[in-house]
Amino acid sequence: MKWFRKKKKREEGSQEPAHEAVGQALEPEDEQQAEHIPELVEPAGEAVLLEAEKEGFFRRLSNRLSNTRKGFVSRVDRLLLGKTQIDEELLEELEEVLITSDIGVQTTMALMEKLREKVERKDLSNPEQLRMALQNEILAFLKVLPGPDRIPQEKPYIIMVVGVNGVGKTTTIGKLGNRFVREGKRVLLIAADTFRSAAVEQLEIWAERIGAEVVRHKGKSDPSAVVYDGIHAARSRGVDVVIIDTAGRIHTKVNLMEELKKIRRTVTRQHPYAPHEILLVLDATTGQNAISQAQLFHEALGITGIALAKLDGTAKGGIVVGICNSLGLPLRYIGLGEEVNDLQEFDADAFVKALF
Ligand SMILES: Nc1nc2c(ncn2[C@@H]2O[C@H](COP(=O)(O)OP(=O)(O)OP(=O)(O)O)[C@@H](O)[C@H]2O)c(=O)[nH]1
Ligand SMILES: [Mg+2]
Repeated sequence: MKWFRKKKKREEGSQEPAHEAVGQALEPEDEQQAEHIPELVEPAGEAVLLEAEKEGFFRRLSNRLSNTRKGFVSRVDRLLLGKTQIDEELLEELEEVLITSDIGVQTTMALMEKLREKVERKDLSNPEQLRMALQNEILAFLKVLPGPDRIPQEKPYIIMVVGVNGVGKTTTIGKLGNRFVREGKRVLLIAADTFRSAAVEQLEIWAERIGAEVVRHKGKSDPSAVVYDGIHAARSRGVDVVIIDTAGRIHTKVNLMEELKKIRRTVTRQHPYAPHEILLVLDATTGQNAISQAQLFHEALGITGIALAKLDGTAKGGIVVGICNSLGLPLRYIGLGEEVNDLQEFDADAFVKALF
């Protein structure tokens, strides 16, 4: 998120913010986290603060991945415990552990092929080396996609968030919006999940909590009309980032993908290069199902990035490897809980380190 990393502009002279500072809704744990934000702490050097921020980030990641670790790495460790040599039986058992850890059949096969090659070449002579090689191969799979090119060509930067119902779209929008607000950006959320008034209210609560603006319509209007108004408002107010919340299920005769395509067209008509990001939210607890959802959405809409929610409290974190390996789409964010600071940019090195 380098382009958002720039120093937070001092409030003086900037356009009036919609709300006061972010602070009031933070949980105790979040306050602790807030100490790690460079902009909020005066004297120390930036590098030191970034290290401190990273440490908090890593501890949180490691804690929240504990179930996945139990369900996956601990099983690998138990399998290797007391073994002195690598034989076919051991490799087959390892394969089974990987497949049942939601890494997916296809990705497991690819991983095992790499490991078998190494065993045949006698690069690996004991189970400890096999464990190390597995860790390295997983890291290589996670790093296969290049980092996103996210230099915004224009303002506002528009993110359209999509996904089936209940995966965590609105929550992810709240958390993502919060990251931008804390970086000194003016953020506007558009309530384009118009069928349920509860959905609009949920987004408004998030907006209030993080200090973002929100555009909504009264009643069940056409989602594209709300998007049109929202982007219009964003332009006239000089908003930096717009995030569009969409429905996951359609209760009318319109097909979900058709509605989403219409929203996308509405955005593009106002901004030829937007949406700059079409972010698909997937639910980690659904395991392999998430992969097929991604394929469907990508076919219909052209997804530019993935946010994987609910990675905390599930043993199915292995899905991350499958997502990176089989979709060809960058995994941008991971959701590690329901609170405002529980969204992290996906970092393959940190993820593997936290897992192993
Ligand atoms: N543990 C955990 N819960 C999450 C996470 N993200 C979202 N949730 C929870 O998942 C539930 C559904 O989240 P929403 O954000 O409402 O999902 P949605 O996709 O907007 O749902 P619809 O609007 O109904 O389509 C809520 O109870 C959230 O608190 C996460 O990263 N971890
Ligand atoms: Mg929602």
